[in-house]
Amino acid sequence: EDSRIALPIGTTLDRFIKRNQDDFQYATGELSQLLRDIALAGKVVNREMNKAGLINIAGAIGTMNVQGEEQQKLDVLANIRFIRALTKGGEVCAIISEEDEKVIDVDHSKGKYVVAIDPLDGSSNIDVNVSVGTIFSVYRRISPIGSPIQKEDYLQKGTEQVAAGYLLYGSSTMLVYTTGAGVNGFTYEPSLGEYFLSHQNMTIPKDGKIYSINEGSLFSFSEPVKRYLEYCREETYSGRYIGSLVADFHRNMLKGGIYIYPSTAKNPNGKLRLLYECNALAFIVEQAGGKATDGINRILDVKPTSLHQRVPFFVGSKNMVEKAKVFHEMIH
Ligand code: AHM
Ligand code: MG
Repeated sequence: EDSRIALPIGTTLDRFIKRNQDDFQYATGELSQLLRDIALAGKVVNREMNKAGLINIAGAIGTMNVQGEEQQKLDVLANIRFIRALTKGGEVCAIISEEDEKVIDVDHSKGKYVVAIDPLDGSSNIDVNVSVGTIFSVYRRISPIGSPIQKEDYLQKGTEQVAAGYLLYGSSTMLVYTTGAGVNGFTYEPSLGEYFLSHQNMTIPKDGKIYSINEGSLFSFSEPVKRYLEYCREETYSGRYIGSLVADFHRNMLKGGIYIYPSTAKNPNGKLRLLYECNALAFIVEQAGGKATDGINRILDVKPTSLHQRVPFFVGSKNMVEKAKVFHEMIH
């Protein structure tokens, strides 16, 4: 019996996770709990986010914390929230975070999972009231439980992900995730404190008319990228670039499009990080019928060599990412 069909309207995230437990490769309930932990931390971050604009006048409206401490920056705060949720939850043995240089070894953890997370991506957008996001990947630990964390645990290829997702703090807050059995999106209802299934079995259009790239660096792009962008303009595609990866990615998922962060003079391997930015979105986009490459090679096949390594990123509608690849193969 396929429990994924005929879900009643008003399916909460919790109910959905429970019903789809069989999707999870190791249906022991731990991965389900891990996703719930992330969803809960997302609620907390969402709450802080909604108050962000008030921080400078927090004293005036009496929300300054009791010690009168200065409010922490939101990206630091988000990092604390997610790491706390993940370490307290007990399912995780190691965390890789954009905010921490080294891998966090959750000491004495019997956790079976490794999480890579960008707690608050695009955080420079907060000051101007633009959407930001959280991106996460989940891997199974390889070393035996009880032993110290090994490189092989946290430097796994994207193909080894057992789950991945993102939270988008936009005009509504959403959680979108996959466990390798399709992609589903949930919208947060703040007055009820619940996420509801709003985007069942998400698929990305095979083709699109949106290209998203920071063209300010055009002069330092490679020839194939320049030529592909010329092609986009010839086709009169729309240029749309928020500068907030999750928001740009999410729009393209729904409408069809390609997001590109290529090599530039400043960032020879692109700007985005393989482990906690690109792999998660690559897994999601493939599950939705799209593609993700470094221009030529599949992102999920890239063997990581270091925690914060960067990779050029081409992600979105299948035909568009394939077209960009054609330009790379034509011109060397
Ligand atoms: P961050 O992890 O420091 O927030 O940077 C990642 C962000 C992405 O959200 C966004 O797509 C990209 O950086 C924008 O970079 P640029 O300003 O170079 O176009
Ligand atoms: Mg980031």
